[in-house]
Amino acid sequence: MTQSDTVLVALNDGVLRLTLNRPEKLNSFNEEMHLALRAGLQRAHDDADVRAVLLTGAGRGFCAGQDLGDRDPRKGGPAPDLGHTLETFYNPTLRLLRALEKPVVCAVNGVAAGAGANIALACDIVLAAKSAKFIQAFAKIGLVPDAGGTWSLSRILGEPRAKALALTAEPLMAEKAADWGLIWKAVEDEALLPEASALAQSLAAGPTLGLGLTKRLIQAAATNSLDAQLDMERDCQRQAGRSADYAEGVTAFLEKRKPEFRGQ
Ligand code: T3D
Repeated sequence: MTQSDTVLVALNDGVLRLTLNRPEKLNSFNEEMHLALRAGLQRAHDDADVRAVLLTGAGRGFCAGQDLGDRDPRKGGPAPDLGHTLETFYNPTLRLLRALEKPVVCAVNGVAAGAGANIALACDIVLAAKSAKFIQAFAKIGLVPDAGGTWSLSRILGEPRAKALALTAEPLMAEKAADWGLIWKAVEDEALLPEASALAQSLAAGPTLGLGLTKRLIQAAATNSLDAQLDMERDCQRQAGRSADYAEGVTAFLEKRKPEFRGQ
């Protein structure tokens, strides 16, 4: 795994906490941070001891998207190939987040701008501090929303709100984002990390296989027909029904005690 201070990594009780850590740049992405985040997500995928992920940011911001200092046109030379940087750095992270069959909780501790906002939206459950805001900052610098933003915004919010946010780059405060259903909830600033950690902890103590299959099903639903989705539910339920966690869940219910899931 890539070792880098740009993403702090800590595993506790099944929760892999990944903290974006370039606070003086509002945790904007340079190449090192890209690779470190990707390595963290890959570990979450590979390591059976990881049963949930908590993604957050250090300092007063969550993530301000691309580090624009690395794109300074005044330094001269040809225009950068941003298609290449998306394919090389952003898109693999987005694909990993969606494909990871373990719950990913995002604690948006402050401003989430550009690709930073859209990486948050790609997580499974998003909590935000009430002071946090989401900004589709791209229009301010002549770019289009990336990191899956056009996909997630239009799916979650529909065209009218997606277009307005993307075309105006107006900040959307956390409470309004929650009212609109863009995120799970907005909480008092000081409650954010305790609440997000407790949620990640309870997910990490859950039936990991079943939770992963649930994520797969809900993500597939957007493009499946009802028939295809019913078939997929049948197949996933078959798999879940053979898991040790299912046997434990039913046994615990019948014995009137709390289940002890092992993620198997
Ligand atoms: O390039 C590619 O590979 C294509 C992919 C693109 C993906 C993208 O994300 S494009 C969008 C890039 N992001 C932005 O355009 C956002 C730029 N930042 C801002 O608009 C503002 O900083 C915020 C609205 C996010 C926050 O404003 P505010 O007033 O709270 O903070 P600030 O004073 O602007 O920023 C604090 C510091 O962070 C400041 O540094 P300083 O002056 O104290 O030394 C600022 O320069 C730095 N910072 C903030 N965002 C970035 C950044 N430095 C580099 N890159 C940034 N994106």
